[in-house]
Amino acid sequence: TAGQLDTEQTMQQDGYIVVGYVQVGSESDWRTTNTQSFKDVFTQENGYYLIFEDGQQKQENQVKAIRNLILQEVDYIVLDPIVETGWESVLEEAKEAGIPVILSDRRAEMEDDSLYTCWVGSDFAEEGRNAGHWLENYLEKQGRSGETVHIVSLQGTLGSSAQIGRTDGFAEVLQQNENWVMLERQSGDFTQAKGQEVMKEFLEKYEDIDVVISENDNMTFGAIEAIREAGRTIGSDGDIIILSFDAVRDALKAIQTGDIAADFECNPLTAPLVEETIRRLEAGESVEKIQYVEETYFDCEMDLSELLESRPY
Ligand code: GYE
Repeated sequence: TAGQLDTEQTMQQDGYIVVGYVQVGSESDWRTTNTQSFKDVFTQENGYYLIFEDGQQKQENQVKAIRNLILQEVDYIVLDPIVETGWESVLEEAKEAGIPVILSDRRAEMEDDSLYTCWVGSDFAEEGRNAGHWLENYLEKQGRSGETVHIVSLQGTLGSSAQIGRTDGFAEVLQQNENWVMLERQSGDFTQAKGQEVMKEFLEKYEDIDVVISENDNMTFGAIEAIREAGRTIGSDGDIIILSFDAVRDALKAIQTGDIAADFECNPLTAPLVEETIRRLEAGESVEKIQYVEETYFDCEMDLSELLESRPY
């Protein structure tokens, strides 16, 4: 709106750096923390004026938001692309307007990578591989290495790089284990409600599920509900082993109670790195095209009480 435009231009004249953040939506705890991270870092105190755009899970909303930010002549656009493809034309428009685009969290695939300045986020394929290797070790310790293992997978939003990376990374390890059988993969769209729905369906279809690999914690929370409702048990002495991704607070608690066997961390605090990148660009420095955030994993053999006290999410 014209009012918005005026405020934004005044802020710019007052020396603030105007940053538009085009978020995916609010589907998960990870996402909520990620949004808060941007609001905490891109403050007026820090010299920024943040325009927050919520894509509400739709690429078309994100595209519209980018066009809006171009019209407003913001200084930077930060985009978390919901899916990997389909960004060329709108990023061309940003390039023509001379607005640098920084990708955060999920990636975008395009032939001409000069359409974005850099990307900051997680190595999703590595997370998937780590989950696979963790399962190998775990089964070995239980003396179950040669046994047939039936797996189901709750996938994230199809076509998002978090889904693609985690699915492919785990699949690499799956292929190396002839006795592992992937019964079915289905998307639960990274939400608790869909995770529960899909897990319910899996439990009705398959009697012998040994492992659930769920591509984020919120789907995992839904899956745990579904498993309980079906009267099945979870954990090392129960029958279903659950692997999850993100490692948000409630998931760490679920590791402590034995519901989640292992959780592969995905760091939602990307805003500080994005901010540092913008500061360097402002100073005329060059930045790395691809920047990974650090992450680890947590499992049922670790004492997580201290971590739970200090972890902000
Ligand atoms: O794992 C999930 C969220 O893109 C890494 O999106 C992010 C994923 C995260 O909804 O919880």
